[in-house]
Amino acid sequence: MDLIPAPLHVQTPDDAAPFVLDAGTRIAAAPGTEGVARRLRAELSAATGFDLDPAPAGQAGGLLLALDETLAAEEYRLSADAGEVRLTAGGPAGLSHAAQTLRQLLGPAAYRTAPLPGASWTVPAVEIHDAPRFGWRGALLDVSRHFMPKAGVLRFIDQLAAHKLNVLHFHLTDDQGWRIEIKRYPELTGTAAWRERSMVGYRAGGRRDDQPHGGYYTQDDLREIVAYAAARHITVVPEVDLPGHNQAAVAAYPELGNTDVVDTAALGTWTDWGVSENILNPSEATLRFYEHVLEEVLEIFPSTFVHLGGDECPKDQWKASPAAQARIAELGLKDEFELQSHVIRHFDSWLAERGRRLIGWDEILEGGLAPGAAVSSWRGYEGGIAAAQAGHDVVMCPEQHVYLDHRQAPGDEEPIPVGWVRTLEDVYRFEPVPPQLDEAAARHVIGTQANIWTEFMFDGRDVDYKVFPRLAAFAEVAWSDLPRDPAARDWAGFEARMAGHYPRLDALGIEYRRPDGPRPWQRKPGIVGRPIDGRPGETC
Ligand code: TNX
Repeated sequence: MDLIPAPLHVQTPDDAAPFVLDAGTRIAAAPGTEGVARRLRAELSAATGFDLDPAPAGQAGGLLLALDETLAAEEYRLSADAGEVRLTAGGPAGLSHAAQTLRQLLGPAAYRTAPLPGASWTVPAVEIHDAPRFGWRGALLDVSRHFMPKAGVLRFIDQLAAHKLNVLHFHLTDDQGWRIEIKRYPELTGTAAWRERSMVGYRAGGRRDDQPHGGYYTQDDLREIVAYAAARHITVVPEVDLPGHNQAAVAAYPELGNTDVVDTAALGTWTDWGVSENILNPSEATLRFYEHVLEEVLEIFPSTFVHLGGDECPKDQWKASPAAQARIAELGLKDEFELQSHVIRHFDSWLAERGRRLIGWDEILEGGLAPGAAVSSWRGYEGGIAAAQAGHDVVMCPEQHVYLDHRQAPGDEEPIPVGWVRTLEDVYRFEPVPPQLDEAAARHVIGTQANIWTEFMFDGRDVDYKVFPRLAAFAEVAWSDLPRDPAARDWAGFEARMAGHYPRLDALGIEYRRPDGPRPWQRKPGIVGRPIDGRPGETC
């Protein structure tokens, strides 16, 4: 059956006849399951061409959807025999996962949006009991470095749902572009949503284009994205990065920058990759500006967690700025790290007062971790370990393991080879919970996330190539009950199931990396990357 991610338990009775789905099949949706039934009907009727109408009350057989309060919200059972396919779950999210499993059982063509001639549809007789290992199974999508138009984001959400992932960490702002409409500050999309040109490949290559790049989502676009994701039981966690990674915003509103040390009025949205020195100034006015921004963010995004970045904030301008130094003195702080911490803590309480929780990159640990904050551990496991031991929730996403911008094979053929070699097998052997954590601390690892930074992906086709097939392996790490010891994982078994999964990705129209390497048009000959040699974890 080649299910990915692998379910907890699967039983296949010997010689039992399969369920046949045909033009007469009806869907019976018990109370509470209507939303999932509507979506299942939409997807399967598009793929099969059958109406799959609601079953008249009391009619037996067909597809049955029901809730079972003895199961957890994301836990489900799927049982199929010749007479019926029954999906039950603790809540709609679990039922939605069951529906995805059903799609996999129906075969790759179930992922198409119109029927192929002569298709037939069967579900093998089976009993499945399934539940996820982690509650946060995420993917970060960076739409700042290269904008992804709305249609691509909706498609990406479908891809997450097909792999039972449930968090889209939406990286909306950075030095190179601001992508979220803020009504109060129109220059954020007027000026900061585009740049004049871009670096092509890594800095050392010295290559640039002359192509303006930009785009942004209106608030209605974002509401649509949030609702589309919610219908698939995916939470969109917005990221508005501060106080670093802010050159685009500073270019749009020069008063946000450190005006006593740089002529911020002369800045544009950044056209380089890397970490800009142009960070926010730490004044009260800047805090107010970002409160106003966040007020609009909270209206659009209902998620409990709001990501405020906090990463890679070079302190040079604060060191040189008399205004920042005066602020440090006024607040009785020790240094620039405490100043950054002050900014983060400010927004931590601000969010908490509004019933939300701050999550930030592990740098927010520097200078004191804000109480109640959660951490995305990206510079290895260390930040996550420290945070979990101190009782903070952690999402493990170490760059050495699950940065999907990093190359997936050695050799010159990989397009814009960046970072460590992280093959499909490496991702499959990634373990989110480090063995150093005792049981209590390990419980603070609420999940894991693969991060898709797009400096070196120009468009959705490049994203497809870098993300797949590795996201399938990542989904199994995040969902399935794999051996905690990476060496004990059944890689050969996973690879064999992938043979059944590639046709699904094909049917979805995903331009993944094939096991034998990039196709000619997937290569980027001559564009310089930054391969890191050696094993992950070694300093580079
Ligand atoms: C580090 S992860 C970053 C990103 C880059 C990425 C490239 C993190 C918090 N910061 O800004 O895009 O590396 O791999």
